[in-house]
Amino acid sequence: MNNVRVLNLKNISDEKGNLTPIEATRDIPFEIKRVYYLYNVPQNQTRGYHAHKELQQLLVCINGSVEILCEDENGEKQTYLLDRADKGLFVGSMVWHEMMNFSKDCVLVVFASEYYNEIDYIRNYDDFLQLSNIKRQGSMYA
Ligand code: T46
Repeated sequence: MNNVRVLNLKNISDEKGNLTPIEATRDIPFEIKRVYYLYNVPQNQTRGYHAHKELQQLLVCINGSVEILCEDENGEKQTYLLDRADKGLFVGSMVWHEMMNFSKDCVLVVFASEYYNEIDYIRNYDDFLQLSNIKRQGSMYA
């Protein structure tokens, strides 16, 4: 799977409970410019359905659970279950992603490498396939 990785984050656990630190460029491969979170997602609601041209993100489900379906620019697909606060999913550029099966109590925190910019979104699946194809052909002759 290109540009998608499960990251096992540190879990500092003692009698006081658990603590998971995330340090930019140390625990994740980018500087963090933005953090946002998804919560109170209605049952059966799906989200995502886009890829990013440049953005890199780390998704961490700090409460409850959610599934993330990813498709890379080679057409490889995989679904990841996020159900632990010490498990992150790195999603880099050119990965089509769809989020589904949000538990009622799900809180999904996202760390992003750039400020919000709608221009960076590829929201049309055919555009994603076309761009992936162009990139693949480009790299074949690079
Ligand atoms: C992603 C997945 C994991 C903002 O104004 N600022 C922001 O930082 C973000 C992330 C969104 N928005 C606006 C844009 C839309 O009008 O919030 C609205 C909902 O965003 P969207 O429909 O893109 O939400 P999701 O859950 O489909 O996707 C979000 C992120 O947008 C996206 O980058 O990778 O979570």
